[in-house]
Amino acid sequence: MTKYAIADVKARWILDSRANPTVETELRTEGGTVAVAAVPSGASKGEFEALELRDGESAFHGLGVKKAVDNVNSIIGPKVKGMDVREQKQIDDTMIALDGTPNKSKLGANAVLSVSLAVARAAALAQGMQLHEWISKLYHRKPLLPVPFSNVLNGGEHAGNDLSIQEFMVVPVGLKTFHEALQAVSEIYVSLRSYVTKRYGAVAKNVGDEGGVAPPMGNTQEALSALESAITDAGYSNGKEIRLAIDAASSTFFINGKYKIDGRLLTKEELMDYWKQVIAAHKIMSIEDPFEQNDFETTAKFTAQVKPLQVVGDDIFVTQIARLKRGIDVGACNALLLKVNQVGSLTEAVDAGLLAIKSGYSVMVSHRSGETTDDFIADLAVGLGTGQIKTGAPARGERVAKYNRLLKIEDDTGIPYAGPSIASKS
Ligand code: 2PG
Ligand code: MG
Repeated sequence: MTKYAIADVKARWILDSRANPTVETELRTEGGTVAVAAVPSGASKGEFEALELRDGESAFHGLGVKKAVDNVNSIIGPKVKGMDVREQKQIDDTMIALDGTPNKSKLGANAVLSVSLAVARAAALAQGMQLHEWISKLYHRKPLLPVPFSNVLNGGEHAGNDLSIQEFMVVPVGLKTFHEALQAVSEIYVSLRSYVTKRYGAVAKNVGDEGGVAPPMGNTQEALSALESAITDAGYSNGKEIRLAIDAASSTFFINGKYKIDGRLLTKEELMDYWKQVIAAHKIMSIEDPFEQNDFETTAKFTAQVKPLQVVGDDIFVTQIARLKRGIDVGACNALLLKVNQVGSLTEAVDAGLLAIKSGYSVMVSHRSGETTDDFIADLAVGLGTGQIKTGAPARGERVAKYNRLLKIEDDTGIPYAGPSIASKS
């Protein structure tokens, strides 16, 4: 037994940012290191995501995680006991084999992931390293402070307004450091809040699931104009230091073969033209899930036509190698959204990220709309050097936890900010 051997694994339920229970795991090594990790949860989930195990009983409206917690405590824990926390892949492979299903439906992706993330954190702590340092070392990557894609205005399934598009983001690509970039995001967010409050009244102070304002609006142009005004009001300019990005999450408004947006029903061809207009009119640099999750063909056609625009695949790829390979083969998207819980283990999520990078795709590490204050993804984005992170508005504790962790990493290490490299690509 070395000090790196797993001595004890204990899971419990905690709450996420939508008042639903989620799994937190505490892992102790023989050397006395204690590491804790918690699992996030999505609202606009991809059809092919790994299974988040829920109890389906009356408690928590069916969303209890008692079974997932038990699976960690009585099945996974005993199995991984004694294993070396530095052997991330070996431990993840053991849990994948123990589950034995293609989508982790037996043990639950939430159960498996909580252990997987706690293992990585324990390995870093036990070796006296920061988590991002350990991730860089483990995956042979050069660290970078990521550009935040900050979702300052919420729509779709994350808000109670009539916007079809789920996320309207500001992207501080033209700033020199992460500190300056986050300052710009904060200033724009506060300007946006006063802009919408003036226009829509105090109701516009309400925020959506990811902390962005959620004014009662129903039109895409209206939302993008609000962002542009806020950028100017805060003393920046769209197309210079700041760029705009959207996550359409278009599967959520794909109804009977058509896309319901701005009060109209569009065919995929009409939606393609619509995107092109919006992108040109508002200098958008990145669009996520522009077409529904199974339409690889239209997504590929679009990606080729809008070059060098960044086209990010979230629901279409669900951080899974097989779907990503299919996308790469046909040229659907040119960037991967990396969400650890879509596949359910750190090893598999990073494998998808590394395949994307090898294939010339960009990678954006992402939170979920249901989050905890766990800041794992901040270190993941830095350690993998992906250059991009999506972690909501600069408001509400579960979003701010990641931003504040990134501030600390920049402060402590002087790792370079990815802004300039992203700006030159777009
Ligand atoms: C998305 C995410 C995160 P959810 O669609 O990209 O912003 O939302 O977690 O609800 O899937
Ligand atoms: Mg998305």
